[in-house]
Amino acid sequence: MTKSMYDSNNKRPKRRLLHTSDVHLGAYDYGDGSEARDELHANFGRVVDVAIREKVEFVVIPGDFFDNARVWDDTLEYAAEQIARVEVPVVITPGNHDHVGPNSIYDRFDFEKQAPNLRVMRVPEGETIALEELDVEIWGRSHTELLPDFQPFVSPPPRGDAPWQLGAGHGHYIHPKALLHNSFHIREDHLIETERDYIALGHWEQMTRVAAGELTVAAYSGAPEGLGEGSQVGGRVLIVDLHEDGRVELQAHSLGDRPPLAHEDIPYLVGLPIEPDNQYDRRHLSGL
Ligand SMILES: [Mn+2]
Repeated sequence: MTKSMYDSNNKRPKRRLLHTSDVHLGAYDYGDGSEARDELHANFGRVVDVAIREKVEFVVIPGDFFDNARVWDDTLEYAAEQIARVEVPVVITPGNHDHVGPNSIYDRFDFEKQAPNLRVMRVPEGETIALEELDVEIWGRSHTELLPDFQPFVSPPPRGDAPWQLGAGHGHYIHPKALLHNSFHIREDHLIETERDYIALGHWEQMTRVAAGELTVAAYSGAPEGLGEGSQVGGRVLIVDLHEDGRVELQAHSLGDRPPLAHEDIPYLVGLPIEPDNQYDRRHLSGL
C-alpha cells in the first residue's frame, strides 16, 4: 500500500479490478488435443469465476493472453466467450507471445464483436484506454515483433485527468539477480516515472510485487496456471482494491480453495540501484 499522490481530503471512487497475465491460451493446440489443453482452458474459466465472485469492476491482462498466432479457431472462440462472460471491461496490453502488428492474433478474429467488453491496446507507441464510467485510465504500450529492445515503460506520458491512473505492460523487471540477456527491460526508475497508482505487469510466471517508489504499487500477477503451487503463490490471480484515500491494496486469490494472501504476504522484489544503463550492464558482464 502506498500513500496517495492526491490530497487525502480529496476522496477518490473506490474501485476493484482483477489482474492476470501469461495465460498462454492455445499453448497445447497440437495433435488431437490433450488433458493439458483442457486444463489450461478450464483454468482461464476459473479466472473468470473469481472475477465474477469478487465483483470486480474491470480486468487487466498485461500480455501473453494467447501463446501464439496459430492457435486453433475454437481457442479464439473459447477466449471470446469467457471474456464476454465477465461482462465488465477487460483490457489487454499484448505481450511478446500475442503481439500486435503484422500477423497479430488479434487480427485473426473479430474479438470486439464476440466480446464487446474487450479493449485491446493496438497502438505500438502506446495508448490510454479510458473507462470513463469508472473514473479510470489505463496507459500501456503493446509489443510488436519489430522492436527487440522494446522497453514498455520508458518516457511515459503524464498522468491524465481521471482520478485513477493505471499502467499495464509486459517485460522483465531488472533486479540484482536478473539475467542481462533477458529482453524487454523494466526498471524501477521507469515505473517511478510513470507516476501511476498501480502498474499491472506481465511476462513472469511467478506472482511478485516489485519496487516502484513510494507512490506506485507494481506487481506481476504471474500465470494463473498452477505451476508454482509449492511456492504458495502459483495458481493465483491478483484482486486489486483502489481505496478512497488513494491506497492500492492487493490480494492474491487462489483459483482453487486456498485462502487469499494479503498484500504484505505477496513476495516483494527490490530493483537495481538507479544508474546509467552502460554502468549496470558492465557490472553484470564482469560477473557481479
Ligand atoms: Mn512474455
